[in-house]
Amino acid sequence: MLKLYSYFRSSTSYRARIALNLKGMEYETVPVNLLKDEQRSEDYLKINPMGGVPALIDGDFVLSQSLAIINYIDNMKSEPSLAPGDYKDQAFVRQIALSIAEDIHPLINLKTQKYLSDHLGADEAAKKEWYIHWTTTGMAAVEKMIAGYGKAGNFVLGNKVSVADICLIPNMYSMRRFGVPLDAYPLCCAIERHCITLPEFIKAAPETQAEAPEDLEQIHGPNAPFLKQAA
Ligand SMILES: N[C@@H](CCC(=O)N[C@@H](CS)C(=O)NCC(=O)O)C(=O)O
Repeated sequence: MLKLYSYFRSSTSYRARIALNLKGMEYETVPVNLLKDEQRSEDYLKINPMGGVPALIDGDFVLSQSLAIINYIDNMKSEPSLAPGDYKDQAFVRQIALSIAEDIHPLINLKTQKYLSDHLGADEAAKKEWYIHWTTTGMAAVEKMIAGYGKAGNFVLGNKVSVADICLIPNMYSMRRFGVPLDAYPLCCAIERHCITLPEFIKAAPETQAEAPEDLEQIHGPNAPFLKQAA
């Protein structure tokens, strides 16, 4: 069986879990506690020398980088394609995924935030400002791209789920967690509202992971309280 090294609240792990669920694959989750620095333990660095989650183990094949994992899973089983549509649609959903995974996420990653405080003297307020700046400017661009492509519906690509949604939903979770207002991103919010009602996304949500604390704030969990507030 596939084995996924994952942290319940990590957005990159959340991506891999959604992809595995969409493909209906069975997998065992191995928790890696980022707050205890387990991602930098000697044993884990043998699995992923970059010291990040997720990592996927398929027999003797070891793979890290969430987008490579999603691509691997996509190639293991054809339906549903995680980059559907014609060649322009396929390029477009990858553009959205990469904007989130390569342009936004590295700037707000735990190790980046830790470096800001441990080596550059940033306090909590400065780190929050940093987080808000990079997420809001990045998401403004993502919203504009999605609007510009003109196919948004239940998903970034109309009625077809894709790698774009797989990256978008965990990013929205992270922004809600940090209390960033999301009114400026109406298309992204509509896609989020739909996605988090789907079993594949619910099963991947941080709150539904076995190792999540019971008192974890509910954002994308089974009852999705923010949906009720917005209703
Ligand atoms: N580009 C990598 C990033 C992996 C990564 O750094 N994940 C975060 C969790 S969201 C992590 O493990 N951070 C640990 C740290 O920063 O120390 C991917 O997409 O998989």
